[in-house]
Amino acid sequence: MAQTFDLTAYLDRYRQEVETALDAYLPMGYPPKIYEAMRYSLLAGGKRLRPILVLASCELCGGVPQTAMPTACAVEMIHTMSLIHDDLPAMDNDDYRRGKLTNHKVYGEDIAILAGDGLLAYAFELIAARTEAPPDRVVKVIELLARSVSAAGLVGGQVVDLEMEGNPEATEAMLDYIHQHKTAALLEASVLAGAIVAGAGAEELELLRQYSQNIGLAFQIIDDILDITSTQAELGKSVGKDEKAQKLTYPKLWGIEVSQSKAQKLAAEAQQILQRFNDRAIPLQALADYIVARTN
Ligand code: GRG
Repeated sequence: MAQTFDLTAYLDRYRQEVETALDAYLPMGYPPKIYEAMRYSLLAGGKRLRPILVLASCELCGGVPQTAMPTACAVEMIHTMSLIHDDLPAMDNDDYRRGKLTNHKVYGEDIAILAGDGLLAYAFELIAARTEAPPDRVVKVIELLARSVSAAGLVGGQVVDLEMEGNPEATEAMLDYIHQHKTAALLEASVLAGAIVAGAGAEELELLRQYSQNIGLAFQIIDDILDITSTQAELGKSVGKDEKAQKLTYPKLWGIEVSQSKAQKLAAEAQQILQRFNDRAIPLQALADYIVARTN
């Protein structure tokens, strides 16, 4: 099976399903301005990596992926709201995201803040209202996701990131903290949430946690590299931002080549961790390679 697995087809199929579900779960409503702003960023493309991780992990643990679709879409809503808020003038102050003008550039800061808030709240409503799984699993997923975006997760990571801008005293430990919380926490929550919807046991969850921590860090290392080596046309957002904001990054610490090989090593370890699942692990193992090889 390893040779016959077609990751591109797998990603295309799940991406298409996620796009359709996102559009259906968040139709226009009243007041139209806020629904338009929420849909503008949510349906603006993006790799859809987090929802695909939810679905792949649910599948790995023997669940029906469709059961995890509300969770998959909720994770994408949370991710999108974090991008909207991250782009605001008070944060990273960016004009482009996913190849389009940022939310606040189109709708104004007031509506962009509210669009993020609306997406965050609706994400949890969606999981609670639409997940056809035993209630104890649904509660666990909500708890896990809420924690991943809280001050113990994304919010905390963003605060330390803001504090570290232009700070010559920044250390590797601070950098690790930021990325574990800002980036890896939601990737980990995505993988674990899919497994929980499928009814995974403690041992499976622990292996998936280790896998996620590796791919989370690998994802961020590649993100830092792409900020240096890629173009706005390829990434759909401004490049060279870390240098401009005088941020400590992995390539700054280790150089681009060492950073690249560390990311590859992390992905290889992630694949190794899942070996116990045999062929069922192939999609998540292929996704680890994709995270390191990605060009956007
Ligand atoms: C979550 C309540 C709450 C508030 C948000 C602004 C903020 C607090 C956190 C910032 C989080 C952030 C923007 C992290 C960066 C993560 C990252 C590497 C994003 C890029 O992800 P991709 O490459 O993007 O998957 P696409 O567009 O492909 O989805």
